[in-house]
Amino acid sequence: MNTMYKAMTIAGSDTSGGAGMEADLKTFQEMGVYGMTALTCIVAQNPKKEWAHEIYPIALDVIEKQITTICDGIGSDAMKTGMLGSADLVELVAQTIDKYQLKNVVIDPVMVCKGIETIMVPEAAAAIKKVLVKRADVITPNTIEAAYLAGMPKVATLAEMQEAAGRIKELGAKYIIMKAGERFPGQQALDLIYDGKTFTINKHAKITGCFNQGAGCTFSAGITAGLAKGLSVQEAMAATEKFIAAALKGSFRLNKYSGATRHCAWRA
Ligand code: PXL
Repeated sequence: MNTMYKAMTIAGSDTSGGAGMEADLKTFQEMGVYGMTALTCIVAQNPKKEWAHEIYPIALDVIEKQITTICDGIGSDAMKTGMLGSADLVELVAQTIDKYQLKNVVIDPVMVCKGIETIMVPEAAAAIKKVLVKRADVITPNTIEAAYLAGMPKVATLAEMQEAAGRIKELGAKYIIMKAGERFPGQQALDLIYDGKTFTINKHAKITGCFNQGAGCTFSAGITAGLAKGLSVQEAMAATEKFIAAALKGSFRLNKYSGATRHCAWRA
C-alpha cells in the first residue's frame, strides 16, 4: 500500500493566492506532502481601496470542527499555524496541540502582512507569546514578529537577531528560525537557526527586485513539509532555503500592488 506523509495547516485563505493556506498547500504539494487545512479566516483584497486586506474570520466552532476532522479522523505528521486572528483561536490551537500530542509543530507567528509594521490583532499576538511559543518545535518569526516576541524595540542587525532568538528560546520554543533579507543593509540575506546552544547562520546573496507576497508562509510551510517527511530541522531548513530561493527568483507580478512567489520554480 502506498504511504503518504501528511501535514496540517491552521491558517487563513489569501484570496489572491500568494500567501496563507494557498501558499502552504502549494508548498506541501511541491515537497511531496499531502496537505490538509483548518481555515481560520478569509482575506479578501479590495481593488478599489489600493488592495487593502479585509479579514473575514471563520467562527471558532467551525475551526474546531475542521481540526477534529483532521486530528481525530486522519492524523498528521506535522502541522503549522498561519494567521490566527483572535486570542480564543490561539488558545484553541494550544489545546489542540496538547490534546492530540501533536508532533513537529511549526508556529509561524503571523502578526504583520508584507510591509505593514504594526501588529494586526494585539490580543492574538499576546496570546501567541503566552501560550504558543512554548509549544513550538520550530518558530519562524520575521524580524518584526521577533522584536515583538522578544520585547525589543527593533531587530535590525545580526546581533539583535541573536539577542531576540535567545529571548524567544527562553519563552520555550525548541528551535527559532529567523530570516532577514530586504530590511538588512548590505548585499547579503541571513537565515538564522538557534536551538538554545548554537547559532547557525546561513548567508545568501540577496535576491533583489522580486515579489515576495507569501514568502514567509512558504518558508514555514517548507520547514513543516520537511519535518513531516522525517527530516531534521537542519535538513528541512536546507531543503526550504533552496525551494524559497527558486520561488523568489521566479516570482511574478499579479497586479500593480502585488506579486507572488513561483512555487513550482525549483523543478526547472
Ligand atoms: O503573509 C502573511 C499572510 C498570512 N495569511 C494570510 C494572508 C497573509 C498576507 O496577506 O493573507 C491569509
